[in-house]
Amino acid sequence: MQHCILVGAPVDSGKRRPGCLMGPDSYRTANLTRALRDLGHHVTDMGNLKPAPFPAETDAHLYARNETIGWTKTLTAAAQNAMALGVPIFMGGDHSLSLGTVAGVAAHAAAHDRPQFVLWLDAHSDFHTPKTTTSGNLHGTPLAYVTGRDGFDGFPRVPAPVPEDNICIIGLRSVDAPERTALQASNIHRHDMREIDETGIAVPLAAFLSRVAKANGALHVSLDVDFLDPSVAPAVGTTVPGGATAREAHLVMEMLHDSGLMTSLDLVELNPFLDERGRTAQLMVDLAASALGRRVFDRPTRAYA
Ligand code: B3U
Ligand code: MN
Ligand code: MN
Repeated sequence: MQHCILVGAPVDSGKRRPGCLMGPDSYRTANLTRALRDLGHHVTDMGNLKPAPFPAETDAHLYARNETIGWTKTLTAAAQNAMALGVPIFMGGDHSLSLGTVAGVAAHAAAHDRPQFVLWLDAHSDFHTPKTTTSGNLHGTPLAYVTGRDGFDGFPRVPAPVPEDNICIIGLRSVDAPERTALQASNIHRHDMREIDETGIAVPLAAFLSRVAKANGALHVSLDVDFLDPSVAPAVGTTVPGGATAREAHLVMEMLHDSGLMTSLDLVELNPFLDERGRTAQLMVDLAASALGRRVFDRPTRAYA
């Protein structure tokens, strides 16, 4: 039994097309709380947060940047507080919310002398800085921020940057040129869809989980809707064909549960305005349930260390 802390983060400032602000209520409507309670967990819904006050700007780009800074401040603090209570599940909101959630959980881990690890399930690498992005969309920047890259003028200093070697991205199929250059120069572990096709998704995931277990690490999982194939998850602004199947995604979540290693989870980029009869929200809720122990039959718990 775990204490799941649902944190509503209706962040919509990380890209132009609006709608992710409805994400938290969509997860509530798809009954995330009941799915987790049915598994025997204690669930507390903290409601929806707000960004810390930020200066208004008439220029839309500067406004969105300032709002994202406000969200980063709020969510860094909220993530640290929620980690002290149980397993936070951040209901987004676009992926710019992870500037704050990952910074916060990593600060909590550092305070408890544990290394922070991050599993990034995404079609994109989100490794731009505000200086390299051509779209200007800050949802493409969280991994650069939390690893402590330069270029985030005006953003709070990251209290405990996550070492590149502790990050694993799975699902890649859309990486911009400056991101590719920076990724190749980094120690981030990265697995594109071709590799998943060749080896199956369990192979790179099991290797990563072994490293987390050996280091006694805390593990944050950031699940972007566009990790999934658009045929099963249409409710996202940046669909990229060739994504994970529903079964591949469930296997990832089931392995995470069996490992006992996941300490926090982001559900990001759901845009309910683009959904079809709630099926993407429902799939994301079902995936969260798999990560928290829903299964058809019991399996012996797999030790990764
Ligand atoms: N790399 C592109 C596209 C993108 C990143 N993250 C999402 N889309 N969701 C960019 O705009 O940075
Ligand atoms: Mn993303
Ligand atoms: Mn993405």
